[in-house]
Amino acid sequence: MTMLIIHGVPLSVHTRKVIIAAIIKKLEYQFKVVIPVVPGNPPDNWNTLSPTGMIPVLQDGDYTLADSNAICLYLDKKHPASPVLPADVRDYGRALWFDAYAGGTIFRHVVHPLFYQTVVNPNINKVATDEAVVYGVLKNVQPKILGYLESQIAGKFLVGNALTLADIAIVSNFIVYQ
Ligand SMILES: N[C@@H](CCC(=O)N[C@@H](CS)C(=O)NCC(=O)O)C(=O)O
Repeated sequence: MTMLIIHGVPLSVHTRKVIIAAIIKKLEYQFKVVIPVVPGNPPDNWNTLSPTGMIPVLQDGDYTLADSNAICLYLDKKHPASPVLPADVRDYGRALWFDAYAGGTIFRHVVHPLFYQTVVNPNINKVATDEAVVYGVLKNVQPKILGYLESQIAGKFLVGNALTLADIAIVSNFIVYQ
């Protein structure tokens, strides 16, 4: 089996999804640290590897794929053992929905602004945290988003009775959120 190369940084919620999927599937991978927000960090061929400039990117031999969702679906199809997507078609749709909700709503509207304000701005951009933005996210944005999630979980897992991409994507966000 070709050794997978995952470009990214474990702190990134989207990179973490791919790492967890690889671990669940017992796939061997090598990690290459790319931190897009740090000027000069990405390798010279980064634009070729990542059309958006974002992490993660997977290299599987001569095959390159960007986007955590595309990568997880690719790995699940290529290595069907220990699936991260359910077989049942309705559960499958729901798992994809929570993955989209994790990236498009939780990350974009809660985790990213908080992380940007409290970690990237003071440490990398050397700009003070805008407390009004942080307060606005916590007070006005987060309650509806977390409230929806709370209404959706009935047991141990978000979809069906096994760990899926839905849980992986949501928890990956909560680790950074915490
Ligand atoms: N839809 C993409 C989103 C990836 C994404 O937002 N990555 C962030 C880190 S978690 C990133 O690269 N940010 C740096 C930038 O925007 O330049 C995916 O699922 O892989």
